[in-house]
Amino acid sequence: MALRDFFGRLRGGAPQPTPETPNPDPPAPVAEIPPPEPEALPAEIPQPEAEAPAKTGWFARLKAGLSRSTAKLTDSVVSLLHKRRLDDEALEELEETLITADLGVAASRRIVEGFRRTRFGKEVTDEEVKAALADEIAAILDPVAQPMEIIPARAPHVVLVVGVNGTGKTTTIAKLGRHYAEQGMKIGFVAGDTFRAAAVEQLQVWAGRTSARFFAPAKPGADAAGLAFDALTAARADGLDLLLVDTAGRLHNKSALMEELRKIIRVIKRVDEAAPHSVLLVLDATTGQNAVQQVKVFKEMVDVTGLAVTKLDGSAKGGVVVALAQEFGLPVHVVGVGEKAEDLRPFAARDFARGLMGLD
Ligand SMILES: Nc1nc2c(ncn2[C@@H]2O[C@H](COP(=O)(O)OP(=O)(O)OP(=O)(O)O)[C@@H](O)[C@H]2O)c(=O)[nH]1
Ligand SMILES: [Mg+2]
Repeated sequence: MALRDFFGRLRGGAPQPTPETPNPDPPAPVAEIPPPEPEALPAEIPQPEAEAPAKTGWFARLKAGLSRSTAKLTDSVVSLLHKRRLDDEALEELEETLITADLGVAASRRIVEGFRRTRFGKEVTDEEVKAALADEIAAILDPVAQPMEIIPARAPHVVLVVGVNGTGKTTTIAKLGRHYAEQGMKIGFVAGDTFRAAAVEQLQVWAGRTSARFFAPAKPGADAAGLAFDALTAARADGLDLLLVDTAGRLHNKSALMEELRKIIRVIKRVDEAAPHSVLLVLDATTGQNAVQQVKVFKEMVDVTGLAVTKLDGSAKGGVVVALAQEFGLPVHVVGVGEKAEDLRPFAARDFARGLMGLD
């Protein structure tokens, strides 16, 4: 299957009517900064890996990235079950091993129950164990492997990108922007992490590389909601297809972060009451079970519509994706497998499950 198919199929259709709404309180001034000229870019635009066939390239990378998770998991599973009958004790140890590998209690139990039904009392080879585990894992992941559906007719489709600091929000925006720009969409980036000048600059550099329109705060610390309001108003006037809104990962406490995110959403709705159309929570796989906690917290704050899981290229805790799927059932739209703009991939359940078990 072509990689493109994994990403949202694009739907056309008439733009949705927007009810007349009053302007919010005077929005913070917004500076619209044109993308820098290509020659002004501080670094080279990363190029996709040359001739590597799409799937092999990304799968190899994912597998290599997951190898730390894989080694931990398969070594212990294989040594645990090697030439041993699958009795109650073996299954109990298997469950503990899966929990230790970050798959979570519920998913581990479910996988072991699957094993019990089909293989209880049998002696299984190492390869059988890996393949069977991959099948059980894929069954958990399959329902959540869903593309993020972007509907350009929303003119623009607004994606609010949230997550704690350092998880990869800004990089994921850059990657998504690149992907959808390649599909011919007109893209805008909003630097909603207004407190840090470096965060604004980082997104601006990516905007230049992607030819995305860039909306920056007038000054550091300017009101993020006001910026989002102005950016969306301008994006509508200019017929952008997709607006990706970056947000701050850390405010001084949870209630401040909640208030800021809610305010952004409230104010965006004054321009388009259906927006934000997607709320993408970005999680760093290397944080393992912490990612589970983050989903809980953000789900309380905002209506998260899907997940992006980053840093799977260097994580020993890839198993957490299984725990997330089992516990929340939220769509996992994309995974990050590196720092470059092309290092974003659709989440493919079977590939991921087999990669986790070290299988091709
Ligand atoms: N290896 C790897 N690094 C990544 C990936 N995604 C992001 N990073 C790196 O992680 C670091 C943080 O990424 P950012 O995109 O700045 O994260 P953020 O969530 O915007 O961070 P704040 O703005 O500080 O909240 C950067 O050094 C990125 O290059 C990934 O998939 N793999
Ligand atoms: Mg950022």
